[in-house]
Amino acid sequence: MLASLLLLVPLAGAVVIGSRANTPPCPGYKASNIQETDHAVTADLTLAGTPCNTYGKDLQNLKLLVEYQTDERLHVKIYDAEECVYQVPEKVLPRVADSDGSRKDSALKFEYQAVPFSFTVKRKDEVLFNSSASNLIFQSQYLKLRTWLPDHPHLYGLGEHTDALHLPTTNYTRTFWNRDSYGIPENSNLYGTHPVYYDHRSQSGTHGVFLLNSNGMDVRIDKTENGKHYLEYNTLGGIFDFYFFTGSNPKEASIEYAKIVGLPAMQSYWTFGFHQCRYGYRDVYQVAEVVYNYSKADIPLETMWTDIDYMDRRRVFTLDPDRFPLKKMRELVDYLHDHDQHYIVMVDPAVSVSDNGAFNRGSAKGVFLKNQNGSLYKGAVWPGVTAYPDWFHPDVQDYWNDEFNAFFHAETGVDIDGLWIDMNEAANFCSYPCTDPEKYASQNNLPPAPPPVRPSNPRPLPDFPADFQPFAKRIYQAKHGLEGRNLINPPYTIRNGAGSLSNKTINTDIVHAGEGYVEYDTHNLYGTMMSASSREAMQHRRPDVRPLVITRSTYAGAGREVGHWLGDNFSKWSHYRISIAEALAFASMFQVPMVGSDVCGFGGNTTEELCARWASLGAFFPFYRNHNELGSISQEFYIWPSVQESARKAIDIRYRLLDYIYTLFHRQTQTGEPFLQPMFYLYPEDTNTFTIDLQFFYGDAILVSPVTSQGRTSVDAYFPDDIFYDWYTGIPVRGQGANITLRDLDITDIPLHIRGGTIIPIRSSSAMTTTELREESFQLIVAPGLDGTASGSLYLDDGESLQQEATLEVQFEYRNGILRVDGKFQRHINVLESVTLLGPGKHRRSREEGAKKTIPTNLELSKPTEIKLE
Ligand code: MIG
Repeated sequence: MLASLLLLVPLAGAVVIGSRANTPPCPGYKASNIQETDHAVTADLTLAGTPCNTYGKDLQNLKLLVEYQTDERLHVKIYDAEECVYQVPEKVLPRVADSDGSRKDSALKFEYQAVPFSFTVKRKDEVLFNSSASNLIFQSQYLKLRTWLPDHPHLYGLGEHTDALHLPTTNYTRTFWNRDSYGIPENSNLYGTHPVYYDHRSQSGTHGVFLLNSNGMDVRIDKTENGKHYLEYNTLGGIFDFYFFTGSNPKEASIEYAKIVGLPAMQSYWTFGFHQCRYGYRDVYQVAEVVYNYSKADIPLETMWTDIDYMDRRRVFTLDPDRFPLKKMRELVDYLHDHDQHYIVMVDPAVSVSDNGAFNRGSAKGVFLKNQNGSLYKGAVWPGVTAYPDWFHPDVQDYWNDEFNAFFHAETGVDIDGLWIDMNEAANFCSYPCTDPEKYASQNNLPPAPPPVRPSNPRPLPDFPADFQPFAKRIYQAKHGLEGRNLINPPYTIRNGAGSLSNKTINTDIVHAGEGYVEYDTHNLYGTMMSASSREAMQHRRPDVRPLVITRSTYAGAGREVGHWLGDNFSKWSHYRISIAEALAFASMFQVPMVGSDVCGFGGNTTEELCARWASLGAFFPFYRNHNELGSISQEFYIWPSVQESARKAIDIRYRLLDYIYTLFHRQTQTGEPFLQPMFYLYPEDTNTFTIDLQFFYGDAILVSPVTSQGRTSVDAYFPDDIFYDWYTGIPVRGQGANITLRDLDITDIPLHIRGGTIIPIRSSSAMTTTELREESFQLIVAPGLDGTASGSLYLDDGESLQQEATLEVQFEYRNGILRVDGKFQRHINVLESVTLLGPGKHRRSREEGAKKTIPTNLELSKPTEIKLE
């Protein structure tokens, strides 16, 4: 036993990543049969010498397809001539249609070298991408392509990660292999895969490179011995399916990315309210108590959440009959709905393998993953031994819809308003090879014993459905993917933080139903496929309203269907800080704008100070939820007076700004223009902004500059060369492209500045719920820019319908003392009470008190209007 272990270790260790001793350099490919039109290039690529077969076999024959899709987008696809190699299914990422771009008009130009084959992408004469940095490798289990980077590259993206927003440029590896990543370690693969990077060049623009590939991957960013920077893809399979896109600035580049992966889903008005959650609420009475405590503390609570605690022995689609009995759950939900509040619970993908309804029904439909011999694939998660739904199975959607319809039924079940999905990387506690999940579960106390039942609540008999049917034995033939691959231990090793590919997740040799995709190729899609099925199931229950689904695991394009919380952070300052970079990347670069972190921190015990600061920082993320781990001290906002105050102040501002958020979030769902933005998105020529990820823009108009460390009452905030106005006082701050120290900030304060040139609609006052908020009248804040003009917009609809009948979409323009309101007035707004002009006249450039004036207007916006302000 010991001997064989010792033998194994040095063998595994002998694989040198990226190069192997005694193997000749790979020959690369040569291009022939090149056909060029103004719209496309095609060519045959043939292996240009002796195969090196380093990580599987070199493929002899490849094809090249280049499409000038639009003037800003170039598609470069290198794939196997036989088309046997796996490609990301259209079902998961529908391909953008090729439109009629041409080389002549394109901002991007493709050029190639035939032998050895390499290509460059240029913007005018500037090289953006140049694959001649190494020979192309296309093997059965390994793909490599290296591009040169500019000298001081400004790179972003490649999430999900917890490294700086501005990526390191030497000795840096980003690994894509979704995993349950408790404690969100730095420099590691986390829950999601977004293989897109942005290269920002202040003189010439911003371009993005999206590699549409879902295989396990290491992207290396480093420099050669001669000091030349490069970026290198090392992929375990799939094809090179590149989308190059360009914009004159980062915002435009983000918009181009949305055109490829899809526009994000619009969310309902109420989802922007404040959410309270925790793991470890003991029973429905405690959940009710939290709702009550919020109301007693006068802190608006829009949505109450419940974690897996509600389940009977952690089994999905069940209720713990003693702690969360249906009758009481329904009372709780009715209470919430009667008070214009909302309710959300968690659903995990893994289904307990035991005599229970969800398993029996799924087995009868045959929708769970199976081993290659046809036996049920089993892992171990919270409920003990579990089966996993196969999101590729033709009947899985029916199964999921039926479970949702029954369990979350409006009249007979738990009538949730939104959904939280977790553990969908997918997580499996049992390490590979998980040969005895039963033993693992019993040794590891799964499911864990629930807390003691409150004595007054006797346990009713559980209701076991009797219709158990053994699952059908079927063996699927893999139609997609090359034969003869080692799907468990591929010869090339990516830097997976969990070790081998199948460790702590679903075995990678599993063959999916339907087309026969293998988990080796599709692992990174599991969470996004669960997201899509869950969204559909939610929509099936309530066909007319926008479903809210918050997921942990994502793949490129996930924002079309769901939002994302940033997973299991800890209650520590570094995680408070990194949440900003993470949220910015998701919201602006990956087009998943409904994003937020666990406010006050998930793991470990928070502190009053950290929680107070986080209560106000979190209010400026699109998704705002306090969440806490089992066993940590309570951290609801009402626990400490200072946190109460911080939360009340921040929620007051957030709610007054809710229509501004809603307007700009809506705009992102229509155009891709990001709502939450890094500072360099608005000041793309100011090189000082390129590395800033502790300040950010909440919409185009509001600069957020939180205090970011313990014990501090000040923050050194960067102000670009522009005019800003203090949110609280209206006092102008003339930015000089330098830091200004903002002082005397107690733990309930968060500095906010309005960027000159903007007009912000706000509600006259905040409210306890967003429903109430919608009754409030409006005010406008006009913040003239250095040129004395300002603009803004307001979008209003019914707040929740997928199809809107009547909307209000107005633009505000301010110049020469006149405010003009114009647009589409199908829906009227509540009265526009007043307009506040910041920095009127001579005060604009100074720091004087009284630097604003408010003009009462009291009008209903139902038609184009002009208002004289000066
Ligand atoms: O193994 O459902 O990230 O938010 O509270 C932990 C319990 C499972 C992980 C999630 C976290 C959630 C917890 N879950």
